[in-house]
Amino acid sequence: MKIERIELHHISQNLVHPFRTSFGTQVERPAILVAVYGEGLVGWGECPVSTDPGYSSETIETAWHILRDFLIPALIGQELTAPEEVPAYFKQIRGHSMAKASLENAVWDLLAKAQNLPLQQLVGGQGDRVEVGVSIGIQPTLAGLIERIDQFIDKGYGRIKMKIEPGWELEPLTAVRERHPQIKLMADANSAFSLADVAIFQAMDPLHLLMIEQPLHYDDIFDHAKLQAQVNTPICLDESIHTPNHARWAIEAKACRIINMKVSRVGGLSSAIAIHDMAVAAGIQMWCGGMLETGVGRATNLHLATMPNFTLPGDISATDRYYVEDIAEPSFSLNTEDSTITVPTNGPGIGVAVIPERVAKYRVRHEAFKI
Ligand code: OSB
Ligand code: MG
Repeated sequence: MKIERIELHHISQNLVHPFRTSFGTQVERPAILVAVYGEGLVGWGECPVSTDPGYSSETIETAWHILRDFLIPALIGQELTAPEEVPAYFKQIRGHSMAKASLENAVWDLLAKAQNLPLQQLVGGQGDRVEVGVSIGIQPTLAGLIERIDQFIDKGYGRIKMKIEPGWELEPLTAVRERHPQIKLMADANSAFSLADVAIFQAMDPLHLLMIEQPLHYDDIFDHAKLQAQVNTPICLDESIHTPNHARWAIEAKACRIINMKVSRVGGLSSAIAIHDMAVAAGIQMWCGGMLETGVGRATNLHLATMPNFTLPGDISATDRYYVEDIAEPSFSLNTEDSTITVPTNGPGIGVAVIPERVAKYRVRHEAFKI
């Protein structure tokens, strides 16, 4: 399959509810949608970057620059037989995982469509339901937090992730645990603490959290190993894992017992599969993280999360938890009886259709590239 044409669409939508984490509040959610064309077919990938470098060092502007000036020139016009060939074309470009992932994942969708197979089959996944939870931002008040969590539990979500930061940790976690003794509960610090806070994490042990996600510095592995040795609750790494090498270092150092897999953070599906297989061999559990994606990224995540080692509920919530209107159809809803989302495996590729009028409605910028 020859890559004949590539298009970038920078879109921006308001979130249904502001999302506050230890690194900032997101009200508006941008994304770059990547469309890759060949043999009359189109594959889609999503780059879920923010306007600011709060979660990752990449932003909408850096991703657009790297895609336009380096990644697209390296890939356009190439003849591909398998999506795993894509990373080799990006070898001379260091970093910029999210920009790389969006283009590579679009090629996976395109080549799955060319074979008329759901993406799931190309990545080695099975089954058509993925267990999911909801990630809840830091709230202005404890009463507001309790109310919001109760609403999501009433809607059928069986796993709650709470964002924490210094000053918003033990008290809200304890209150939620007392109110919901059985719920699968976890905390995500987005790197807001240091090793000096070890006592705070030791005090979480009696709360029986599923895990504590990324408590320490965003590029640390060393201190997380020291922390994991001093707490019973499993540590999960998110921000610290960008490549299969990072995963290997974290596993060997015993820095975590769980990995949050975000395909965009690790540079694409090839790297995600490599990390998945490494985690299987090491007995490390994983689950699918989220970046408030549109239907394109959400569909990619759902297919990936059907791989065997995704044993914990993912941050893949229903569309209405994020957006009033998605740019792809069908949108996703929660199966309330088992806190799952159904994977769109009926059609080829990612299994959702991008609606051009909606992309146009939310579009900020557009550029097309030809051979
Ligand atoms: O740390 O997992 C995170 C959203 C944006 C950036 C980072 C994170 C998150 C989430 C939300 O926790 C996950 C989702 O529902 O998409
Ligand atoms: Mg996280």
